[in-house]
Amino acid sequence: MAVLCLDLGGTKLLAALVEQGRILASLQVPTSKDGQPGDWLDTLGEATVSWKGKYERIGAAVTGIVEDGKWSALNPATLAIPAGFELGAAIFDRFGLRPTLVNDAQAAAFGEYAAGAGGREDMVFLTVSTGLGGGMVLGGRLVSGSRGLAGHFGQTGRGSGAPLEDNVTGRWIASEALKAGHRMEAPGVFSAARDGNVWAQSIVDRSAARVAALCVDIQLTIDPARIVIGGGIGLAEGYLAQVQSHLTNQPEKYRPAVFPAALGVNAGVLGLEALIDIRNT
Ligand code: BMX
Repeated sequence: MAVLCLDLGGTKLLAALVEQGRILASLQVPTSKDGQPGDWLDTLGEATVSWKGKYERIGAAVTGIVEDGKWSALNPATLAIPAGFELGAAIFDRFGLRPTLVNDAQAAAFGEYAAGAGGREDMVFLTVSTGLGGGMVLGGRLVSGSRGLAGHFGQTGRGSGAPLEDNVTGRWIASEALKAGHRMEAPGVFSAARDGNVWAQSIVDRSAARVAALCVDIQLTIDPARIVIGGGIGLAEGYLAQVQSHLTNQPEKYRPAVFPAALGVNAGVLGLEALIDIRNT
């Protein structure tokens, strides 16, 4: 029987009915930033009411970190989750099943590894989105670390100031555009860059240069066979090419093999279903 997979991110809320790697049904709504986790779950509960009886397991891939069923943000600017929100209990109340809970980028990493651009090789996945998340699959296993933090590359740099993601992601791109006198979200900046506007090209390029530098650091610390990049910014037209252009001057030894993510928005729910499947067999 299918698994109901929820993906709660800073940009979108997604629900999918997944069975053995196949999506039977799915739906997506934008994350209401001034809402609360209970509201987001209510929205998904109502939207999936006709799926009741079609699944016997449930999981959620979420932005931020989950410990003992409690959900918190690492960076509240990405999504302001009230610290220690009882996510496991809240899902049980609405759906009647105890959920498997995983970080969203870690779940997506496993999805891309198993069925996407990871090619079942040692790989690191990065999502450049509202936040900059990540996950790694080494020797066929998702590495989540002792506290579930492994792969949080967007949080690096905290020791010396702001986390890296604050100078890379969609939020940063929109705030830089505003500084340049243009009130618009990241897609508007990408379109202005494609139309040849130098101010927009410079913003996109600075973000891509930081992601390229991160990829080199990842190559030197983990040495994966592939780095797969996804997310709304990561997959925006021209972005990956810009990242690649910043890698060409690196010695070949350090130069990562960078691939675009293949599963798009479904990476998280597909990875989650595969993880739940493994845990139950
Ligand atoms: C942040 C962090 C990660 C998450 C990543 C991508 C929070 C709320 N989230 O680094 O856990 O994986 O953003 O999240 O601290 P997204 O919402 O942009 O997909």
